[in-house]
Amino acid sequence: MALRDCRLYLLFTPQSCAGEPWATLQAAIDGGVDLVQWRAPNADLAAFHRCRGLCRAAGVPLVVNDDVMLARRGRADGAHVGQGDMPADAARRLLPDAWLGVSTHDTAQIAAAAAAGADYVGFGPCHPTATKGYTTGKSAAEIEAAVAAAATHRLPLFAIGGITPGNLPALRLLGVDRIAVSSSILQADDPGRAAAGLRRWL
Ligand code: TZP
Ligand code: MG
Repeated sequence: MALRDCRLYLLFTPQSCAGEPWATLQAAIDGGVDLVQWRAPNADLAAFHRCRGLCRAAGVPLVVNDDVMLARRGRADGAHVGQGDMPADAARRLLPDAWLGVSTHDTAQIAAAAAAGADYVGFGPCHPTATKGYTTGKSAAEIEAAVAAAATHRLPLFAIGGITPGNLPALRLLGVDRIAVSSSILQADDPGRAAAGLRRWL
């Protein structure tokens, strides 16, 4: 799967799942998740390998959050760094051939991510979310500006933060065509249905 074709990005934290984590991940992929982020700071290597195996069997790429060395040693498809993590240009040098994603919160950070050689950006939080403790989201103008900045740099942008099937249509109208989600899939009663419910808008 090419990165440009990925639309529904799941941030997978086993401890955040309402149900059994591996069944949740499989159901999410079956429902239409086409990119997975391993986001499990205290998990053991065996759990990472299980995640990688499940994703590979499904043909879905896997990106490691924060831990650039795990991404490299574990032969993941890429790594994702936030503004407080390893600087994007350093991560780029460590991962010359893998995808590099960068979390961004404004258009200046999108430009900087592009200059550092990022392959995609996350942008948000578009809506408040308990997952990361954000109490405010972004305005429509901020989201439109971010979409335009990412397009200028030819960077795929994944909107993130509190995204649900209820607020996704409004984001689509602002130009968002890719999203990254955690709770609206991992905490759903039926994660496969939740993924499919998001996917139908993308
Ligand atoms: N970065 C900005 S918001 C967020 C991250 C990692 C959390 C996204 O999770 P959810 O549950 O989809 O709001
Ligand atoms: Mg981080």
